[in-house]
Amino acid sequence: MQQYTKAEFIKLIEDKLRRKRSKTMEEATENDLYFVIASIVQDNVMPDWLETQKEYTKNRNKQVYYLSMEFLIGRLIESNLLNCGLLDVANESIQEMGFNPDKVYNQEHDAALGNGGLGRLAACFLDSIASLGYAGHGAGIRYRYGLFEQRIIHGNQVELPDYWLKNEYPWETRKPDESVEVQFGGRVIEHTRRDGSLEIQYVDTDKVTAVPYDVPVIGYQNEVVNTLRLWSAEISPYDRSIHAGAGAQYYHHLEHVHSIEQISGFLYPDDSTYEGKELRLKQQYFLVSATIKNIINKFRDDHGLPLSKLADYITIQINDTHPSLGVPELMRVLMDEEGYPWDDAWDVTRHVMAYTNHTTLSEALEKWPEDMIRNLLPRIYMIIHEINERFCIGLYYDHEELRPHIKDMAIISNGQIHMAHLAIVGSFSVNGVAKLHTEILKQKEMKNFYSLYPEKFNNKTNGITHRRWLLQVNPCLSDKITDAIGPQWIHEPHKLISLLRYTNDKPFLDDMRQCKQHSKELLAKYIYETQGLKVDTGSIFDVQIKRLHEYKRQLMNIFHIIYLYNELKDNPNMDMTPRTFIFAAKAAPSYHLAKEVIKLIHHVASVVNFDPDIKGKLKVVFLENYNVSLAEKIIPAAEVSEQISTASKEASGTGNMKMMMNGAITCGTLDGANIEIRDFVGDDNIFIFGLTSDEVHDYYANGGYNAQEIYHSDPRIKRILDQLNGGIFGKEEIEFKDLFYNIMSHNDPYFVLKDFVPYLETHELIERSYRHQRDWQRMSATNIAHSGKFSSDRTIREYATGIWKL
Ligand code: DL6
Repeated sequence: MQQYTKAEFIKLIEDKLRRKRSKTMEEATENDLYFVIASIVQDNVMPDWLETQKEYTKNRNKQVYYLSMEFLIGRLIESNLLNCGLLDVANESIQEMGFNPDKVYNQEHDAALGNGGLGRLAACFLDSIASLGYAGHGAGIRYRYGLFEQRIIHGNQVELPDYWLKNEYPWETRKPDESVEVQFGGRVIEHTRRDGSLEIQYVDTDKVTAVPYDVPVIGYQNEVVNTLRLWSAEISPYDRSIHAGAGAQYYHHLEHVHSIEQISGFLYPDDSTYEGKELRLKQQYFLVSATIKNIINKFRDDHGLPLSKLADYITIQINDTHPSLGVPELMRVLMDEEGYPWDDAWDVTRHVMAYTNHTTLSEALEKWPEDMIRNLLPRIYMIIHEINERFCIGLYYDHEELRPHIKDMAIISNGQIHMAHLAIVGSFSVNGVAKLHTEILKQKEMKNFYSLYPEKFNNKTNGITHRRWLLQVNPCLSDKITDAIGPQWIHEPHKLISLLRYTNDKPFLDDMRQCKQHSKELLAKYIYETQGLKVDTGSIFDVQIKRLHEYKRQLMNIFHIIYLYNELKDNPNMDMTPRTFIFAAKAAPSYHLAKEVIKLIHHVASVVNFDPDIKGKLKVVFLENYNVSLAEKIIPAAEVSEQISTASKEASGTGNMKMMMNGAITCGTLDGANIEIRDFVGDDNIFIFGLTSDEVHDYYANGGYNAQEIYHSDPRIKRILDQLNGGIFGKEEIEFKDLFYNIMSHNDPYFVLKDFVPYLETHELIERSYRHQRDWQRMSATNIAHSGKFSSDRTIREYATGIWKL
């Protein structure tokens, strides 16, 4: 990729400004600069982008398609500059021109095409695939509205539409000539040909044109540029001409256009429950049908081989069950469009598709009403039905031991289509995202499937791209690491382990401390600028940033803050290191209890932050509109990383990895990847508490535990709950009865009270440990040293060798 001096880069900016914006340097705004710099990068990557695709075709590389309803890519400007090797020169040029680089980069609207962990993981994976030089691409939907923008009004979450495309998005290229057609509805007509084979015709279908928009995925300084292809739904030219008309017909036509464009209208802001089900189903089918057509067209052009060879050249990794209609869709194309008999089509399909499971929460395990699929996708329904028949018959005759379980394993049962079952049966690989999660899949949630197909199940513990989450977001720490151990860690993040030699090195620990202090000051400034709240940068920055969900237990965190508040009220002179508790989280718009927790956090903040008795020892901050860019500001400043989900519920977590990589110490339960973090850093460098996954399962199996008993026996807990229910934090019009009754009457389904005392004792330990700053920094350095194992480069290598066979 071409490199430039500062003078050359400024000249390029000047030229572009003139050509693209008709402006001189003097007239340029931050937005102009952002736009022209992005377009310089885009020009710069174009030759490598074309060359990479040519190379893949020429070398007949096996290619992987990562199919996902979500790609939480955030802003691309800085990471693209970084990966092109242009970040430094861009920063210097921007400064020379009298602008602040951060403000220029902030002009890019965060692309929030995802809800949380699953979508952000997909973005990290794309970065690693390209940076490691693998032939792999993303396929998703170009939602016109991303995840909602969160505003907080009087402590309540309010959702606003996120129209991220209101300005031109400089990273995308529309490719109308690669559009494909997707069909919905209609009827299926079967003809038997003379030779006895079946001919399938679809009639009266609604046709939608899927238009691809390509975004480059730039590898880290390796000249590899892969593609993230985002599909947009548009009316087909055919429909446009036959349905256009005058009067009422014109209005019907507009309605029709609208209903089609809705398919890529907005991302469902929910990763645990599903609303607007039919539209969501349309989106899923739209994604898989467009992508599979595209893959097949390209396979033909590139290889000229029969589709029976598809699995030798292509793997489709489906990100959770959302794209699992890919299984029947590939069958449909192979049989109906290419004339393959069932067995051959099935053989190809089962060797192309691989499935990643990201959750065991029952409400997030997708099921579709049989009728809905039958009406919307009649041919797909027939194929799923046949897959199910053959699967169940096979179980009955070939696996006597599983006969009693057929009804639990069936793909169709009780009027529902079980997408996870379809994904498992139709894939050659099923992976979980952390060791514990995979064990839970094998031993509990998918036990019968595991006994049927042990060879399919495998674990791929998640990872994060260290390029964005350390190199880009924390340049101070990155430089100090490079000064200490050299720059090799950037290409080989496992080399961070050499930092273990520095855990007793005073100059290094001092440097690390200075960087943390600097990041805390930047964050404090942001908090002040956005909220007018001053926080003490000498206090412990304790951070919980993630989607708001009961199982993630932000409620337990806020209970602990109330507990500290009560202690300080009782004893204002209590010796305590000041604490700043920082939250950021979006709640699904229809998730009432989650929104109540947001309200409670705000209410507690409004009491605690301004109570003079507290003498500034406690501050509670809720940062609005959590997104990738906000995470980038918070994570370098975090000192304590709250990973406190009910054991067994968090499949992996990735925030835990990002914060550890930036030197925060985890306060966590034995859940998800926390367990692997603990295994690497050792018990002395992490704060673990609470029930284990087995204990949680045992309680569930025996009807839970008795929350009321804890309430009545522990005055500290009773006081907190009473404060919510009519007391200081829940008076008059502000009340939290639903949170109170969820614990008291629904028996605390996420074990908040059960884990509360161990949690607060752990926090006492954290507070004591923080007083010994040398030891704290040693712990911090140990965490950074081990964080290389959680780079998504490691994860992607495991996928590439273990599943994709690239
Ligand atoms: O694997 C990525 C991420 C995990 O780190 C989180 O632990 C898990 O909760 C999340 N899962 C989902 C589930 N969505 N659905 N379906 O977002 O995946």
